[in-house]
Amino acid sequence: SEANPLKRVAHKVSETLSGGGPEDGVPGKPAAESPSLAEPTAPREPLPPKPDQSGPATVSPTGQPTGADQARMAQSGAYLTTAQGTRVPDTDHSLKAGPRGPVLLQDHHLREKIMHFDHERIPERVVHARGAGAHGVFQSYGTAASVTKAAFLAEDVETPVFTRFSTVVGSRGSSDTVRDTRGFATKFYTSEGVFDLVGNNIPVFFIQDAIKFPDVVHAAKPHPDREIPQAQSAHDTFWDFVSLHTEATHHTIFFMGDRGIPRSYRMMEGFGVHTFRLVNAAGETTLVKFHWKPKLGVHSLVWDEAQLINGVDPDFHRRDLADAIEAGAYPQWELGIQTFPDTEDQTFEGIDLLDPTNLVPEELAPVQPVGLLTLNRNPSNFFAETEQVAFHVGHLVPGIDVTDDPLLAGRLFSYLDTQITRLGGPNFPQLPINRPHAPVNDMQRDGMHQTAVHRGVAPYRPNSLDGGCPFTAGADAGAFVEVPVRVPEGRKVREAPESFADHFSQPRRFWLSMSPVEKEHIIGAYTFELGKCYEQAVKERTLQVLANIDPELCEQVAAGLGLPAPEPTVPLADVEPSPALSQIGGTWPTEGRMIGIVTGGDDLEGVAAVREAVLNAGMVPLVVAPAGGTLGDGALTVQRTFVTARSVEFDAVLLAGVPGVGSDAYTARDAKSDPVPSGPATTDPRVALLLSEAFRHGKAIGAWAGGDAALQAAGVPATAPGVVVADSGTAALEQVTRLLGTHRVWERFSTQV
Ligand code: HDE
Repeated sequence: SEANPLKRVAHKVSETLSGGGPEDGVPGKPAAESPSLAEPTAPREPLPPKPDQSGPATVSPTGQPTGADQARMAQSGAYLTTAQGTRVPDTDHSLKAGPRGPVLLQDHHLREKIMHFDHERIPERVVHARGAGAHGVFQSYGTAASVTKAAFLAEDVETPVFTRFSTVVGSRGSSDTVRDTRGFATKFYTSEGVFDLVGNNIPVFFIQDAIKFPDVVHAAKPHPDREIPQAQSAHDTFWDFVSLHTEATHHTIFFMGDRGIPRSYRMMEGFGVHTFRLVNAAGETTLVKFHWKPKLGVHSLVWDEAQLINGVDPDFHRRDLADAIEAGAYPQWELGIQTFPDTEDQTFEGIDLLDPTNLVPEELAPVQPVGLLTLNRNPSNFFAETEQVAFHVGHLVPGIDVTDDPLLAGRLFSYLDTQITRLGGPNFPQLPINRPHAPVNDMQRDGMHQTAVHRGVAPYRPNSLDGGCPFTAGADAGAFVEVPVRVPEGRKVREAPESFADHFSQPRRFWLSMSPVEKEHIIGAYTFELGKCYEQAVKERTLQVLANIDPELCEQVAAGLGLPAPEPTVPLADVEPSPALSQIGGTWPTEGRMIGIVTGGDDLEGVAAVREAVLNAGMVPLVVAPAGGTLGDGALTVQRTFVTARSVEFDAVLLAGVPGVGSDAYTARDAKSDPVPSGPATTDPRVALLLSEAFRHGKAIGAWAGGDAALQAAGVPATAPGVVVADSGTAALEQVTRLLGTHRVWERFSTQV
């Protein structure tokens, strides 16, 4: 019987069952001598991280260094292998019966390679499908320590993070600069487990109750018959929905405003939107709203520019983020909180804090900074990190809890559920990007894509076989204990509270807080979007919504549509503007801004000096010339040619002379192949277009060395606001940099309101 291994296993199991456990180290002791079969009561240290909590080891079949940076290579090791580790002699030819014969079914390498390829894609996110992410650190100031016991918000704690920015409506392959809300989701890998702050760049939401989320998304997505339009809200179903659900008015006016087309992810605010509940060590609670404030200020594109970028560079935002990080211009945001007393009615200054279509003006509750986020590392692999990251509003740590916001309740269900489809099962927390950095000791087992090799036999508790572990912790040992808040009494109903019924006073506050030029943009956006609708009833209903915000807004949009402006159907709210909602009027750092330097004359030394000065100012110079290669005997590298450059890439343009067709300061292939006009050099039409676009988009333009002649040719008046004609490149740059501090030359936009 000793030879039968099954019997040995059976014997061992019965020994353990009848005697002490691994705790006393004497397996097989008779039961009488070891009375305690119950769960051991003394907690022990948490188990160390499982082996699967670190990245996969790099396995090299030979163990020989290849001389390359292994971490940056697609494969490691000297030889190509199959997924099973067998070396492969040829991966370029299928196994055939002779070079011209049929491919053989027995080619297992072909079969494995194509099988894997066939399944390389996973379903895209149903919303927020298109995004870009980065790793970073969060440094806490400790200023929140009085209101929350969250360890990562204690003084001077550094926490690794991953942030993903996204558009909402478009598919994975759509463009970055469409008019849309942007997602701003951050995963904090804290010592107490993962905390996710899954926010947007707009502080309010479309709807008040999660049950309407499928409806609003169906309305915003392309029409189901022809799947048109992609990544746009400018179509009938969207405006049909938001005009029928007037709670959407506040969110809609926000993204009809400039925040719908951000200049860069680095220049967006972020908002947790819902009201959360913080708990401190004494068990006291405070209601809060989370805010991210970008160090570079909040800046946007203009609509014409955004549309051009969609064609010229659909990856504009993800490129901008990755380039900035690669260049060491790490984007930063301060995390801030607005705090409100946790009163029974959960309102502040008459604003219902549970209504996610409401914001609390910063003038009434200032945003108090609690820490600094720095994004400092690009992902190594988009799929593994940015695509597979799984955020969830229910990933909470002790000290941060939820409220009864009905929108938040639905999200608490949705974010786990969606990963089952998207990431193929319940083990997505084991994917490297989702793994907590705190030790994990759960009793979850098995399932699709299980990568852990669990030890022990008792994934349940209490148990007496695996030392009784895991023990449960109390609040004093860092457990997440729900705040025992009083649940309001009531009957089961499908109703919203009365206080959710005011849909117009906050949108009106937003409108009244805008500067004239921002108002002009909002009018333009509504006029464009409704102009793309076919249904008269949809346009008319939306005009009624606008009339209830502000008659002037309504009249201007109605005029653009050629329709009569209706009278308001509600009394216009008497609200104070909130200057903090306007993006215009301040000055901000110019670090990381893109400066196009268009070469045109003989002053290559001047160009070199300006390039240097741009770099010294922490901005990015891009030298534009008729053809690629170098200028000035190799002294200056050309980054963009007249073929590849478009104005939309630059925040400001500097012009060194007249970039004329036939100018002989450089070897211009284009110019050579075209007949050289006689007489004075004429401005290259592509440069003229670049200048006129930059002018139209309110960008600062500087010229020297006779560049003003090219401005004239492009129809850019040298005396217009924000157009600088100087004696030297560096003098022009100095003035242009100052103008760039205000982001755009706002005086250039004509305003009627
Ligand atoms: Fe989301 N949302 N959402 N959302 N959301 C998703 O989760 C959902 C809402 C937000 O970069 C999905 O993993 C419901 C508000 C961001 O991976 C899904 C409701 C806010 C991201 C989902 C909302 C957001 C998502 C799709 C109404 C701002 C991208 C894929 C109750 C505060 C995160 C996924 C990333 C993604 C559901 C409303 C932000 C389906 C049901 C409000 C930034 O679970």
